[in-house]
Amino acid sequence: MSGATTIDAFASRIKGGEGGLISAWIGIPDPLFVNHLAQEAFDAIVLDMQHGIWDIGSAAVGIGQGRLAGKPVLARIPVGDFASASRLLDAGASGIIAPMINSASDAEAFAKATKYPPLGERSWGPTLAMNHTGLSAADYLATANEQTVTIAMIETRAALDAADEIMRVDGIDGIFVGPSDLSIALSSGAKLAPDTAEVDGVLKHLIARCRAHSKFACVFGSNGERAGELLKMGFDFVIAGADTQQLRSGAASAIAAARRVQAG
Ligand code: 3PY
Ligand code: MG
Repeated sequence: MSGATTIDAFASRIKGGEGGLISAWIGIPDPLFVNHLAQEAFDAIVLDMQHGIWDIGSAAVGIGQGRLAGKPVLARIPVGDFASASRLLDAGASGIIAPMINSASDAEAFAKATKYPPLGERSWGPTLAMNHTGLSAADYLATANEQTVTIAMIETRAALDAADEIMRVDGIDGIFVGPSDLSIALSSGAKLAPDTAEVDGVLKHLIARCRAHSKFACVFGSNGERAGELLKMGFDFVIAGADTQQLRSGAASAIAAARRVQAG
């Protein structure tokens, strides 16, 4: 192989069982947000295209901003948008997170879009990814399936029932649990309660199933403390709150500090 030989080190870190990884989660569709958050000690950055406002163009530039700061950037696609999954990999994303994967056939369709043959049917065209990595076309083709990660979200009752079949799909590298949707599903729509003992029981079960299938386990944590608990529970990769929440809590704590000093 000539030149660079890896897309980045992220896939081997997470698949190798390093664990303890913390990622930023960004929904505000400005690549400069990625630039700023990438300066912090995050192991990765996720662009949320499901509930965040990114479009494919802004996400492609966001991926570049993350890479400029030496950070792998993953994207969460909108539900079922597997066409965007391969476009984001073409733009240099290190992995794709797909929400609401509820069956083995959902997982197979997702893997098809993100893995080259023989594993899947990803179509050729990783122009930006090759620019970012410095890999030749031949080297990119030879390594992309291993060096980008395909992550299925488990966050419904159907997905819980099908978790083993989803994890058994070859092109699925890991799972990502959505505790908010899971709590809504478990309560049949009665409550949003992602940080409860009931949800924790399901999370522990899913970590054990991931270990049994040699897949890595990721999860959304609503803040830093919750992220720490989830890492202790055994998750390999956690979110420590979203950009909007971190921005607002930073602002709230600055205002509170100013008022405390003013009054003192
Ligand atoms: C969930 O908790 O449902 C998620 O999708 C994470 O944001
Ligand atoms: Mg969700």
